[in-house]
Amino acid sequence: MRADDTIVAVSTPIGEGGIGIVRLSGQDSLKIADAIFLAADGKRPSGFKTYTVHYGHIVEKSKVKRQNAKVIDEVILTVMRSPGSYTKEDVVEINCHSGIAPLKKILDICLINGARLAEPGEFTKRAFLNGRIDILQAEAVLDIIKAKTELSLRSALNNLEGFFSKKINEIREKLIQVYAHMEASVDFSGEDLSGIRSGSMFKRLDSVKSEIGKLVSNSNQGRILRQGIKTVICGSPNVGKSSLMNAILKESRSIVTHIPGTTRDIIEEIVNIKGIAVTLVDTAGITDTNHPVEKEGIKRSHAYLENADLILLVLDWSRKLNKNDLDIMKRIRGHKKEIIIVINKKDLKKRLDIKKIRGFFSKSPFVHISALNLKGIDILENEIKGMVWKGKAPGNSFIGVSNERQLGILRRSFLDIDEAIKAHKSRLPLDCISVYVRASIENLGEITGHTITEKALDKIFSEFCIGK
Ligand SMILES: Nc1nc2c(ncn2[C@@H]2O[C@H](COP(=O)(O)OP(=O)(O)O)[C@@H](O)[C@H]2O)c(=O)[nH]1
Ligand SMILES: [Mg+2]
Repeated sequence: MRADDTIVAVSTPIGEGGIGIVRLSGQDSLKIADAIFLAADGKRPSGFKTYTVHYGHIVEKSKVKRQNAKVIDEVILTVMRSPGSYTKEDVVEINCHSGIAPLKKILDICLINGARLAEPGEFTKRAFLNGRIDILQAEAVLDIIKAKTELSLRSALNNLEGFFSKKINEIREKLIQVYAHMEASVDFSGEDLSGIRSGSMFKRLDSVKSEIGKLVSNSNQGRILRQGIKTVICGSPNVGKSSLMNAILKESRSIVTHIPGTTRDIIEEIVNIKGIAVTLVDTAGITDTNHPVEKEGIKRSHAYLENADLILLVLDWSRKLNKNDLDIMKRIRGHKKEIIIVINKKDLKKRLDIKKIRGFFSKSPFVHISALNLKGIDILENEIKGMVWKGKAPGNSFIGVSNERQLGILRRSFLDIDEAIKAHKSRLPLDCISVYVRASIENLGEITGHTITEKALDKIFSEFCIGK
């Protein structure tokens, strides 16, 4: 699968900016640089030492006299020679002025001179194919790019450092030893191992099973770190949903008004709540109405409720429950989600029947706030945090599953080992048991990329952006 062509891409976001980077990787990178770069000191890139930076110009035509060359842009060129580069190949990075025109022009010139446009994630894919990183680390690169909080960045960096890979490899190594033992016993003695040796072998399998089980049960933390959680704010019109959203955002993105039903659209924001990336959704209120725009909003707010991890039900302290509130309460209870009851407008006089609400949501926490005066918001945020981690908040050293692919493989490995142990208990012959151990080894190899299909690879890297 080793690539022998040279790829190129714009590695920075397209648009106007301070600096844009065009990146080349492959055996012809320096040759292409020679053709398009005129260094201020007149030297050629193919003679540059690795990890050196050079000032000069990208020019339209090569080998013409300096004064005749058509300058495309004034740039800084960096050379990183194989194997000491991101991809382990010869890499050239051109820092140019970031605008659509210079970036596109420089990209074109690289293409004309023999490079091929890189596919999404192809630089990282090459780093994997050339053995610099494994698949878990490649996925960690993506997690770093997408990290929205410091904690999620920390855990992705742990994976990039290879701590998770090390753990998986250790587990896999243990299984390989058990497997080798099993095979040897089958091959040489023609019969099963003596009770003692076979006992210790299955002890090992038990311990591996519990290690994998732990990774599976902590996978929710990894998922939350990576993807954050979806939180829907709902309640009758005028209870203060938008005010709450604003209080949390501490900025005025959603409209705050006292005319019921003005939040016609769904407003979505990602906020960092105590280290968790929370997608906050302010719904149009689940209320019966004939207004067509409002109706559409309501339909959509139900869809959001379906997908929510957490619901914040806002109620108004200063008025009695009405039919609308009751309808919403009944509906939400049916969604079987995590719910926090937010009693808003605590600065006003009480008219709300708390007892009745408790009857509906006996297991949910109640938080009293005044969105208008920013009172109780911190308590609410702590409540959200507690609910998300359920007392198992990951620390800075969190190592573990960060996506569904990894989780799926771990689950399968867990089941294989479980089958092996069961087969042992029902006294099946060793060669029947070892089949499961082998399957588990192969499965685990897929996590790090020891054994992985081209199709699986393509799927992983298709999530990346071009230029990474
Ligand atoms: N006194 C008081 N008024 C509030 C509070 N929160 C919101 N309001 C007011 O209630 C009205 C409706 O608020 P809004 O956030 O638009 O409610 P929504 O329809 O649920 O989004 C506005 O006039 C707000 O200023 C609060 O904590 N105390
Ligand atoms: Mg509103």
